[in-house]
Amino acid sequence: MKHLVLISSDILNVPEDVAGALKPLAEVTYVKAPYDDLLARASALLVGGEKVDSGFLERAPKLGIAARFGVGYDAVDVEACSKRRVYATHTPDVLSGAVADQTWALILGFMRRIPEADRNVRESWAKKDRRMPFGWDMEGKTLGVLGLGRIGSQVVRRAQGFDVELVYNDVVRKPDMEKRYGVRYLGFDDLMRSSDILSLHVPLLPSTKGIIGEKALSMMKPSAIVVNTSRGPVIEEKALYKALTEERIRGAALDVFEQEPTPLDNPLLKLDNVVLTPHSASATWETRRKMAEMAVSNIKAYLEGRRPPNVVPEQSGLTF
Ligand code: 8YV
Repeated sequence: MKHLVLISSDILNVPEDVAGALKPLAEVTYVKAPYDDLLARASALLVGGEKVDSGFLERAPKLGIAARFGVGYDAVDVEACSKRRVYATHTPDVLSGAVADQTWALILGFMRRIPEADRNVRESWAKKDRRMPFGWDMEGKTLGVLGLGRIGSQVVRRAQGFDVELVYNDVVRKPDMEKRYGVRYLGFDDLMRSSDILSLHVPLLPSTKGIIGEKALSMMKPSAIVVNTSRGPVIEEKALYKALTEERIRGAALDVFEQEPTPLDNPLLKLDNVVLTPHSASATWETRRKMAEMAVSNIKAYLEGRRPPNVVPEQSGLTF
């Protein structure tokens, strides 16, 4: 019987011509949750935002690969996958540039108050209610990067044209990056104390969950902003809201949230000193296509009996 490949349709943009590469090997179906009846027959799944945990895997006895459409795989229980001899793959590198671009869009969007300026032109400039929203220069500011990996390093690469001081913290030091981009290593607390702009580029792990909470926020400058294009739960939203409303920090620019989609009654949505985007940092036509191609190539390799090229690091020694 032909393999069945499921493509979760909460993934925005897996073009049919890209998925078509699987057609000679399998029946390919776009699915919307709940899709348990099909899951029971599926050999491969192109995973969007859904949680792939042991309960999910139990409902998928034939599954051999869970191919994440994205670099982050915190929603995939890799240990449970390995136990069931299911490959977990992801799409590293191809989205780093797009995410770094959006990080800069958020930084500049906040610093130059683009959302408010846009609203002013549409709603009140012509009525002489100009209320010109003044912003802040980048020149002389310190950009602090938490996590100097694939995406963090692209952010500091893009910073070379701005007159900013670059500092970072990571679990491992990156002497090559320090040399290449003039970025200085600091301990975590010092990174909090020195950053005018703190940009987060860590994966969501038990050690990073809530790392930007009350304590970290209390160390930051009153003029600082925090930018998050990594994972929502890295920031404790309640503590962030408190710091913002008490003016202990200047602002935030967020692409990711503790809960997604973030509810309309999230109090952060009411604040003017917050710029928001809907987890869209990788959402460009070019990048989403590259992500789709990479995820599809992982599934194709599996169906052809090869080891998928982008297996997550925790499965690096394993072949199923
Ligand atoms: C995607 C992401 O928006 O790469 C990731 O880990 O979070 C984003 O690029 C997401 O994976 C789409 O499902």
